Amino acid sequence: MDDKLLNIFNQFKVDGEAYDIVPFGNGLINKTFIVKTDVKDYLLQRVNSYVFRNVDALMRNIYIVTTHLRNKPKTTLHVRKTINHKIFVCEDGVYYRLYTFIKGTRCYEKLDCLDMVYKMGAAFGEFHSDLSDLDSILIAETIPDFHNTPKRYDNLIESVKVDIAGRVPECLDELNYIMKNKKNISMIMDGLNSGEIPQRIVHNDPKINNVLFDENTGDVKCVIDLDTVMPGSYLFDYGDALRSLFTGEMESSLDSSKLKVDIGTFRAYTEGYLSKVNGSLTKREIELLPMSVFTITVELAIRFLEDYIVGDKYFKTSFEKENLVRARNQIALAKDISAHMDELTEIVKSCF
Ligand code: ADP
Ligand code: GN1
Ligand code: MG
Repeated sequence: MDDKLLNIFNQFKVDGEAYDIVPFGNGLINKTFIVKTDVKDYLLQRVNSYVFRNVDALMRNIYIVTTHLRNKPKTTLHVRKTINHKIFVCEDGVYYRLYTFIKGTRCYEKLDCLDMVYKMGAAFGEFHSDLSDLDSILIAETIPDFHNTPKRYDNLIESVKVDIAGRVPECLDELNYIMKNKKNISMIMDGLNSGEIPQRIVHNDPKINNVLFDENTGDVKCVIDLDTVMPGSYLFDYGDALRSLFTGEMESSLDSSKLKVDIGTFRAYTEGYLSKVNGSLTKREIELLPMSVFTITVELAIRFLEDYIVGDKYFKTSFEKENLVRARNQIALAKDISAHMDELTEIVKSCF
C-alpha cells in the first residue's frame, strides 16, 4: 500500500482500517483510488490542480450541491470530512478528497441498451430540476468560460499563432473544418448573452462514465463527477450527454468512421430528458436542442486540438498524438451530426 496515500486517507474521519489502496476508474482529469477497509470502501481522489485552479471553491460547490440534493432526498456523492472538519486535505500544494464508495453500482463507457439511455436522460433531467431551486449566487465559477465555445475557438487560434510545440502543420485539415464552422457554434453563448437562454446550475460534464447505474436493475443510482457543476445552460448538458453517448468508448479510436449518430439513442435520451424538464424549457432552448449536440461536439474537437497544439497539458493521454486523434474523432462525429440535423429536429418536434 502507498504510504503517502494511506497517510492522507488517515486524516479523514472514517469507519475501518485501510488494507488496500488501488487506482480506479477511467476519468480523464483526476487521479482516483479505491480504498478498501475492513468496514467499507471509500473513493480517494487527487484533484487535478492544473485543471482546477481554485480547489477550495470547487469543494465548497460540491459540498453545497450534494447537501442540497441529499435534503431532497436524493442519492448523491457523500463528501467525507477530515478529523479537523475540513472537506479536503491539502499537502505540499496537492489536494485530496474522499467520498463514500457507492456500492452495487456499475459505470459504463458505452450504452447499448436504449432503456438505460432513457434512464440516463431522465437522470440528468431530474438533476437539472433538483438544482433549479438552488440559488446560483452560492456556486462559484471554478473554470471560467468552461463552455464558452467562441472563447474556446479564440484560444485555439491563439495557440495556433504561437505553435509552441511545432504541431500546427499536422493539424491543418482539422483547423480548416473548425474555422469553416465558426459561425455555427456560437448560438448557445449568443442566447445566454442576450438573455434568450436562461443561465442555470448545470453539471457541465455529463458523460456516460459520470453516471453510476445499479448493477442489478440498470436504474441510475447517482450522477457523479460534480467538479464542474456551475452556472451554464441546460443545452450544454443535453448536447454533451448525447455527444458522449455517440462517442462511447471510441473517443481515442484510430478509426474515425466508427463515430456516428445513433438515432435510437438520440430519441431515447431526448424522451428521458424531456420527461423531467419538459415544462421548464424556453422556446429558444427547445429550438437549439439538436444544434447543441453539434456545438458541443465541435467544442470538444477544439479543446482536444488546442491541447494537442500546446503539448498535451490538460487531458490525460496514453499514446502519442492521442489528443489529435480525439479531435479528429469529434470532427467525424460533428460531420455526421450535421448530416442528420433535419432528422434530429423532427425527432425533437415529435417529442413535444
Ligand atoms: P474524473 O474527473 O477523473 O473523471 P470521476 O470523479 O469521474 O473523476 O471519477 C472517476 C471514476 O471513479 C468514475 O468514472 C467512476 O467509475 C468512479 N467513481 C467516482 N466516484 C465514485 C463513487 N463515489 N463511488 C463509486 N465509484 C465512483
Ligand atoms: C473530461 O473528467 P472527465 O473524464 O469526466 C472533461 C470534460 C470532457 C471529457 C471528454 C473538467 O471529463 O469536459 O468533455 O473529459 N472534464 C473537464 O472525455 O475538463
Ligand atoms: Mg469523470
